[in-house]
Amino acid sequence: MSDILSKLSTAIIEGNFKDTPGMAETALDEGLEAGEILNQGLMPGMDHVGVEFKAGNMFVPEVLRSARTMQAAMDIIRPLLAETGIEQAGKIVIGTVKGDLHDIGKNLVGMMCEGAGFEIIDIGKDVEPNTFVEAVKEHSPKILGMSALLTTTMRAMEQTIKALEEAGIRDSVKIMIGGAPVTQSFSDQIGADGYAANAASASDMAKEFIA
Ligand code: B1M
Repeated sequence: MSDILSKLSTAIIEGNFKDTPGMAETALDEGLEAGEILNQGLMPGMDHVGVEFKAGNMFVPEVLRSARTMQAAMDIIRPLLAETGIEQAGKIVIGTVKGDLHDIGKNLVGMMCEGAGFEIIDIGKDVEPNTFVEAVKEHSPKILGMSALLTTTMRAMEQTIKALEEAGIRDSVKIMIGGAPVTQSFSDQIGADGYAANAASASDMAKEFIA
């Protein structure tokens, strides 16, 4: 791996969001392609963060810092990725369900999945079932992600899946759910395709969905 790519990986792991945009620019000045920077510099760094988070060696504030660093680097290379037509892993529409204002976990999941190469369409928090339906129709994502942090709002996930069924588009997407009160058995009960306990698992699951 070139020196600058390995420096970028380390910067992601260390959450060095101040220096990373400059490093991404240096990598481009050295003639590296945006895709190489993403796949061989940024993503290995974020993969490492995911592994360490799952193992309990990194904690939420550190992961947020790494995710912010990833975003800062992505801001530099994203326009070039689009220009060169580098294919992303696919689109994920993600939101926090109706009645629920908690979005920190959802944002983290979005950032980890962006780090894994997905294009994230974040439709925010307190999202009505029909707004999810409209977003799926508009963006044709491969994956729909729903987050809920309240026991009282978990049911909105089921309502959203029903709304997708009624619109005849349920089978056009894989549905991933998560949030502190959500469990695998709840996911099975409401007919989601998968439950992820944390952002690193969510990113792994998204990759499995499209494999
Ligand atoms: Co609220 N809140 N809150 N809150 N809040 C909790 C969730 C609560 C457990 C606190 C408590 O009582 N101990 C409790 C819920 C109880 C329950 O229903 N079981 C609670 C309550 C009751 C409330 C209010 C009702 C309080 C009130 O007003 N009386 C109110 C509800 C407002 C509403 O939503 N309508 C409320 C409000 C708020 C704030 C607005 C003040 C704020 C949210 C700010 C924001 O998000 N922008 C807030 C916060 C910060 C919390 C706690 C303290 C922290 C949540 C958090 O961000 N965790 C929380 C207590 C706690 O968890 N210790 C609490 C960090 C985050 C990284 O983790 O969100 O779990 P988490 O996300 C993880 C995983 O769950 C998973 O990956 C993430 C990263 O690893 N994950 C997914 C999440 N979404 C996923 C989606 C996926 C896959 C994985 O696929 C798509």
